[in-house]
Amino acid sequence: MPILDCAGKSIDLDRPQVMGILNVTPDSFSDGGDFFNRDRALEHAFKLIDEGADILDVGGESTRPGATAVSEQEELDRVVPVIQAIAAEIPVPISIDTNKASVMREAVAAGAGLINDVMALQGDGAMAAAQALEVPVCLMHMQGQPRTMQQAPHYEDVVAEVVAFLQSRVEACLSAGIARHRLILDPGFGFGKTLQHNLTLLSHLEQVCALQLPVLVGVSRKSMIGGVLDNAPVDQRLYGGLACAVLAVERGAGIIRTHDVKPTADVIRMAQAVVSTR
Ligand code: 7PM
Repeated sequence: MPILDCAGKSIDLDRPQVMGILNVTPDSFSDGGDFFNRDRALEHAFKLIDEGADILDVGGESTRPGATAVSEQEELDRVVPVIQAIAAEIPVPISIDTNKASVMREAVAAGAGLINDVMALQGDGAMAAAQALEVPVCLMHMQGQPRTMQQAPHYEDVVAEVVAFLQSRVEACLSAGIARHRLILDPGFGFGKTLQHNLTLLSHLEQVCALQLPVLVGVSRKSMIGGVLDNAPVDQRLYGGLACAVLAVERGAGIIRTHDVKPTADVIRMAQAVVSTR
């Protein structure tokens, strides 16, 4: 699975790719007044690309654990102007982190080239939207819903259940007319999982990779790192996240989603140099 076509831009899956998180909170690109600042958005995008990002993930925060749902209009207002501002100016694909069909359509129309859906296209109209848009889709596993999923996560066998879910979503996508070569899989670290579940999933990530589709891993700054490192706060989770990124690449992950692009790009290049020598 070498080159993934993302609406004209490409992802080279022959080496692990870095997906940089472009922060799109309501005021991240405003200039203090309520004006959307195109230059600030571009500046941030180019910084991430200079640091080594191969993909930029843009999300309106509708799917964050514990978050209350963001309205469709709110999500569109946050995400579409940013994509419009940067898409034609940057060489790398933009992924749209959403579970809403309307946001998928507007984002791709604005220049996004990949759909990142934590609900794995189970939302209203999402499957049909993704099929019609003909861009790659990342299918993520989640147990429960964002607002409540961390209350009492439970599995008999977390690895087997995550793999079975992803397999069933792949089948659903194929039945709906989405080409297999457009699919990416993600075990969904932190989404309805205890610390032990997350560690077990990462240690057995090769079982997800065995589905023979590119695997995306997002552990950057997550609570599983704090859980291991004496409750380290979010700003003290970099090295823990880098350890996870290396372990993920060794087990076959193809894309690492991160806030910390430069250090992540370095460690996965180093890890890949060793892995590819085997
Ligand atoms: C609070 C907790 C805020 C967690 C934000 C998050 C993933 C994702 C997110 C992932 C894919 C974050 C997460 N995580 N999409 N979106 N995989 N595909 O760290 O693991 O940004 S939200």
